[in-house]
This record gives sequence, structure tokens and C-alpha cells, in this order.
Amino acid sequence: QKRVRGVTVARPIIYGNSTVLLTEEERVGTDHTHRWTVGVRSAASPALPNPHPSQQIGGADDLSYMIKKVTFKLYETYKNPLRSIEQPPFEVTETGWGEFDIIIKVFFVPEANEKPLTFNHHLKLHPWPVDPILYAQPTATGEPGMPVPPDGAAPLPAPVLSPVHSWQYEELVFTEPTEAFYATLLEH
Ligand code: SLL
Repeated sequence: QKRVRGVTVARPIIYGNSTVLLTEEERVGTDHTHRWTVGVRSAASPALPNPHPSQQIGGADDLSYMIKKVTFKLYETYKNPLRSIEQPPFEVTETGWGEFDIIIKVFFVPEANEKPLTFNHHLKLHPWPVDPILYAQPTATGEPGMPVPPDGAAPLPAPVLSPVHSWQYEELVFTEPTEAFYATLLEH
């Protein structure tokens, strides 16, 4: 396809994950502790309010005008670890107990004639490391290095364990897009 000379178009996205702790009932009979969603989303402002915690990050815009599919390569013990998502939302929700790296591969619509892009995302389940001064819980005796509130002071806040969000901002840059893809991009 003919390309548009001297033109660059950028589209902002985010990729990453949000995680919540499983409830006590959900933990019966499994060693899994967390439910997480990994995905690729628009970086546009979300429509508010949105009651679902995993949906509070990123925009709800449909990216399928430029993205044909996204694959997520999960830890090998998951059933069918190479997940291929061919329509929006481009995300995978799973449960688990540990953090690992997920390879995210973004494939563009055929008219773009662009090579797929690969991102590596470290799936984040735990909020730590957190600020040890803010969050260390003092013991009755006061362990060395642990802050103890002075007499009469309010106890230190407990760390917030859930939800946890880890998202990266990225700009998809299309240099000299094909004429067909350029027309599509300008519509969005
Ligand atoms: C770790 N290297 O040891 C990492 C591996 C793997 C996490 C973490 C469950 C997988 C399944 C799960 O969360 N695995 O049920 O298939 O921390």
C-alpha cells in the first residue's frame, strides 16, 4: 500500500494489570489468592463513575479500529497459556497466587501493514514495597527499626492490599502510515 510521506500519527494506550484479593469463599479449595486482569486499553479519560475496580484505569474506547488482536503469554502452568484476544476489550482475567512476566503482543489491522509490537509486563499482585515508615506495624515491644507511635498517638495505617494497579503509558507511533490506515486513524 502507498504510504503517506512525512506524516507521523501517535495514539496513546496503557497496558498492565489490576488485581483484587479473592474473598474467603472464593479461596475455599484453591491455593489461588488473587484475581487479576491484564490488558491493553485506550489512555483516554474513563467515563465516570465506573463501579468496577478493574475498569477505573484507562478509557473504555474501542481500540479495534487499529488493533486486530492482542496475545498474552501467561505463566506456563496456566491452561492454554498463550491467550489470543481478537476483539475488545483486549484483556484476560485469571486467578493465581504469584507474580510473573506476561508478554503482550499487539497486532494491528491488516490495512496498517505494521509489524506487531511486543511489551513485557510484570504482573503485579502485591502492593509492596510500600513506604516502610508509613506502613510498618509496630509490635507491642517495638522491634528494632520499627516505628512505634508516641504515647497517645494514632496507630499507623494498615497497608491497602486490594486493589493493586500497575499500568504503563505508551504511545503507538505510526510513521508514514498507509493511506488506508491514515484515513482510519483520522476518524478516531
Ligand atoms: C513465583 N516465579 O515463584 C513465580 C511464578 C507463578 C504464579 C509465579 C498460578 C498458576 C496456575 C500462579 O499464580 N502461578 O494455577 O496455573 O513467584
